[in-house]
Amino acid sequence: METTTGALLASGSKMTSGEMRWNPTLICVPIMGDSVGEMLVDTGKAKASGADLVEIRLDCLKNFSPHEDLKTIIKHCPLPTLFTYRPKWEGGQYEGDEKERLDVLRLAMELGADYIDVELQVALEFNNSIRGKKPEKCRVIVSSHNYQCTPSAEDLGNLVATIQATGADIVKFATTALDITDVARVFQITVHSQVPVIALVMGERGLISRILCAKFGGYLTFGTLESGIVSAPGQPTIRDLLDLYNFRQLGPDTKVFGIIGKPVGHSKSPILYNEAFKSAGFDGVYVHLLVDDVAKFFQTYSSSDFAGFSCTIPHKEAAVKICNEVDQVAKSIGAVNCIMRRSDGELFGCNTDYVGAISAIEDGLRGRENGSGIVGSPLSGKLFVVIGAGGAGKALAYGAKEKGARVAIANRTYERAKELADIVGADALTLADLNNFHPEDGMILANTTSIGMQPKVDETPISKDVLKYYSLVFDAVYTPKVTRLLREAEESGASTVSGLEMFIGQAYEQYERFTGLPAPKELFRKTMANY
Ligand code: NAP
Ligand code: DHK
Repeated sequence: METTTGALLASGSKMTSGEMRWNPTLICVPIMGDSVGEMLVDTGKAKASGADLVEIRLDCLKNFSPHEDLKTIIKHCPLPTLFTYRPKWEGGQYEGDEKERLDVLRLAMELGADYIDVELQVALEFNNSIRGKKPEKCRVIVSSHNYQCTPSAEDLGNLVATIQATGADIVKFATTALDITDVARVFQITVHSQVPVIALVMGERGLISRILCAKFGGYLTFGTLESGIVSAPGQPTIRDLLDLYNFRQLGPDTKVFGIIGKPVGHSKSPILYNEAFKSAGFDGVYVHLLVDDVAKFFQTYSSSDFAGFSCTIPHKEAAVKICNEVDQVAKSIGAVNCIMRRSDGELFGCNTDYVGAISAIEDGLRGRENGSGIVGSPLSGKLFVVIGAGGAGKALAYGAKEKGARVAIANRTYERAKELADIVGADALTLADLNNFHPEDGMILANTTSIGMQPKVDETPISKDVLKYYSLVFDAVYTPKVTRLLREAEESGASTVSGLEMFIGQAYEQYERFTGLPAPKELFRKTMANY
């Protein structure tokens, strides 16, 4: 019979938020200070941050006095301790005598360590040496690290069996993701493991292994105190695990959503949707998905666990071909930015950029023209210049045309501008033409290239001198919120509409498709107000 928890957590149904935990996966903060004092300060920060335990990386200590330092750390550490003394031959910093290294780990165990991490290569020898002497509370993690790749499922299964055969209490392996699809094999191992397993995939393409281990039954994950200060590539901060991904509320029925793109780390979508999921008590998590090959991604993550996706550069056009069905507007635009997996497993694609952007621009124009009793769209009859001919460019060109504007499209690759112009019935320009293109005043400009997007914030797609011919300038780029283009447009007297308005607007329909719940528009605005 389903437990109360199970009933509450039936996928997509309400669940209580707050401090309740919906998974047993522990969060471990790696402690890498070069002195015991610094380490103890960081263990205090880890405790305050909500960590379940800390990993003391003894190989980071300078001037390490084992007996004295281990006693001090164990005595004063406010959290359960995992001691690791990683040798250089396994990716750590220790270069000394092996027997001395293992003696230190045995001493840590005798002095009260909760966990010891020892490498597979020496695990049998180590476990034989402590047989009958290991304190009840201490558990031995036997670990293996692959900094080159992620082996096949069969090889990973054999690795787990090999580690288990050494007498490990907990099996740990960390591999390297060359592609996000590598992580799927690791999830399979985790879900089917009969023993406690820590299975993590290093690198940006392995990020979901560190978050979704809570869904698939991993024993622990690592969360750092500061972004980028990591003990292995790709570790998120404990703050992000707890506050961005709602880690404690993830469970086996949690539906997975995410932003597919390359790059994708800049996307604010995880902030927006995870905050809204938490507020609504919706059992879902939204993650960054750094995807190289969209077809391969969907062939690999084909289960209903992976329920819905936003899609950004450079995959919007490819996404049209991946979907089993595409709605008419997205088909006309030739770009999909929202993909839903239906109950029959089929993928449905649509385009929400179109409505998000056009309605934001119309609102901006009405504001400028003080409504002035306009009947229909304020875009009607205006000359609407689109820079870019990618997914967003197609949405804007299509949308402006739909609203009765005259459209001109400028693009770095002129052929793409011409192709899109022919489809929607517009003029095509090269980027260079833009700086001499001002057939009339009161034009509308929409940048849909990634020019000016972080980190290249000093770039702009058009000369400031020409902006005086535009009454309104829109920039799809929303990181930063005010791009150089928007700043110079305002200085030139134009009204401006930021990509953040589009971002919030395009998210409404996506959220409703993801959850079946009305979009929390005020919450979306409040959430993004801080970014
Ligand atoms: P996309 O399909 O890859 O299209 C990228 C467009 O930018 C293409 O026209 C490309 O020109 C042009 N481009 C890229 N780099 C350029 C450069 N260095 N110089 C000149 N042109 C360049 O991407 P997308 O999905 O349309 O997204 C484009 C931008 O809009 C991204 O920054 C994205 O974050 C933003 N966006 C924001 C929202 C929002 O909600 N605010 C929604 C959608 C998109 P070529 O054809 O010559 O390659
Ligand atoms: C940006 C876009 O291109 C939208 O079309 C996606 C994504 C969201 C982002 O999260 O940055 O829907």
